[in-house]
Amino acid sequence: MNRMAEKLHPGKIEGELNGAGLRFGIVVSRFNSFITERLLSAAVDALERAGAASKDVDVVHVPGAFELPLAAKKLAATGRYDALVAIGCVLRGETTHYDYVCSETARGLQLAQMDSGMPIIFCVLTCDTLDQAIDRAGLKGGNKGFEAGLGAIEMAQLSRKLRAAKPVPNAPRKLLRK
Ligand code: INI
Repeated sequence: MNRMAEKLHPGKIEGELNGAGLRFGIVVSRFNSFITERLLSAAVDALERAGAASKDVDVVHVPGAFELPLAAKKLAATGRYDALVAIGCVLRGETTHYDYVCSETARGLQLAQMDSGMPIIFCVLTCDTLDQAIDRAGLKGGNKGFEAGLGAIEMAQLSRKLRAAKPVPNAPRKLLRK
């Protein structure tokens, strides 16, 4: 190893947990609303505690988790938001329906996020039993909605910073933002 090697202090880029001045969209599924409404309350609580304003938070309801990706994509296309949260709860039944709903919801949300460039926080519980879901919506496992709210703030702040970062000179054109 080179004895003269510099001790590195890498630059750190991260999003702080300050929601003031940021706009959020929350898409929430009505299916298993006993769970999803609890996740929603906790997500809103996280945004509120971090300083987001009521006028900057919109909540859109859809029938089931399967409908979350399209609604998220349409919200992203408005350009109005800094980050979105998708909230749902899929419970395993006796057939394979669960597997299709879970995988297509996750795939659709990831596609919407990658296509739009807008952070979409994945707050879709995929559980074998109602008890598992209850634990994650405010009981033993905390509340995943609160974590999702914090995730939305962090990713919104991080996205703003990364958007403002200057590209290096002579960067390949195909890598540059349009
Ligand atoms: N939707 C859910 O959000 N959670 C479920 O557990 C669920 N199950 O079990 O069927 C569910 N199904 C509905 C689905 O999301 C669509 O709304 C429906 O198929 C119409 O497109």
